[in-house]
Amino acid sequence: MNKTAIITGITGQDGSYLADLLLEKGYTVIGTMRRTVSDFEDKTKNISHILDSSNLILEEVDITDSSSIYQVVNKYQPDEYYNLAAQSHVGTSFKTPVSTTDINLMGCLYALEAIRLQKPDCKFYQASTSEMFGDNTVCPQGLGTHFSPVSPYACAKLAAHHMVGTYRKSYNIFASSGILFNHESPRRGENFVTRKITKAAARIKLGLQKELRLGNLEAQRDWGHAKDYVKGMWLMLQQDKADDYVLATGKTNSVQDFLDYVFDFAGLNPKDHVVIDPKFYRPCEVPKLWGDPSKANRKLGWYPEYDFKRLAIEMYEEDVRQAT
Ligand code: NAP
Ligand code: G4F
Repeated sequence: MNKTAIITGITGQDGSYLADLLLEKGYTVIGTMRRTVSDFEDKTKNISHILDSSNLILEEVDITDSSSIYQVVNKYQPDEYYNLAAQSHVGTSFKTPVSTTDINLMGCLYALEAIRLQKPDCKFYQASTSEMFGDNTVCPQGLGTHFSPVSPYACAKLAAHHMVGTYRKSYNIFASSGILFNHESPRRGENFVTRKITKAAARIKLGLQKELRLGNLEAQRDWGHAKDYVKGMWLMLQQDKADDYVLATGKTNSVQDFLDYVFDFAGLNPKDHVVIDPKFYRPCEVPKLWGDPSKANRKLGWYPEYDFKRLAIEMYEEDVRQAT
């Protein structure tokens, strides 16, 4: 029998790739998005290729509005619920700490309550994050590593992460948390550093831009491809028991490494174009993220197909195509 899954944040990077995967698997996908002033075409650009699918239903939900979550759970009685919607930009969370916490913590809690009260056998996935390790530079970071969040974003995500564990233990709800390290793609938002770099390199190469303004180039991240990571999310909900997992490539690179690799591939010299702008520094930085995905390898059979270089090239080439 076909399964029904709710994906919150379907218009974002991960939501769109997960929708592709679940539709391929024959699911009915209930994709939720919130109304904003940006027009529908712009808002749905990541899912424009599946909008005609008869198995995709879009619903208007703001995850800070508990009533809108209860209505959609009650209406569709889903088998699976993927909570991907979030204010996902760490830098922005310092400017909007209250709304970030409202979305990233309460959105998770409302969903858990909706499931507990209306569909207790629904399997729940929470988008947790390596940002929860914060300034703990013990490496590689895995399930036993101490959390040390250093942004409103990470604090809210950590509280949500603990809420998931609490609902699992208290009510026996199938609620799993994926602690995902950074994952990128051509669908990545343009204000995240990888996409900012690949888009700028493409535009500089085509003579459409001269300068790229960046912040801290020393930070290190474990970067993978979102397409690989959504497979891991799905696998987590196909297990017999709910649990927490880390998804990562197990390798780390600095922002400077990413910049150098993309510019070199494009035949450009970063020194001719990059300006360091303090505007992009954060009040507190996460210096080094490097994940240990061994439990996901062992228990889920999950291994990423993309490495850092293949990811960077795919993003750059797509940005060249879009700018041409
Ligand atoms: P993304 O591209 O920023 O997508 C987030 C989505 O959430 C957008 O569609 C956004 O829609 C929606 N949203 C925001 N606030 C909402 C609200 N109040 N109600 C309903 N929808 C709302 O993020 P992503 O990279 O796909 O990440 C997916 C999830 O994984 C997020 O929870 C993120 O925090 C987490 N995560 C991401 C990474 C990563 O490296 N990508 C790593 C670890 C964890 P609007 O257009 O309306 O804002
Ligand atoms: O691309 P970023 O904004 O990603 P960040 O902060 O690591 O967060 C992303 O990954 C998390 C998982 O670890 C997710 F939970 C979160 O939702 C998001 O997807 O920044 C990466 C690094 C940072 O150290 C930042 O300070 O790049 C540095 N950076 C340097 N210049 C910049 C810039 N970041 C941005 N966004 N813009 C810059 O100009």
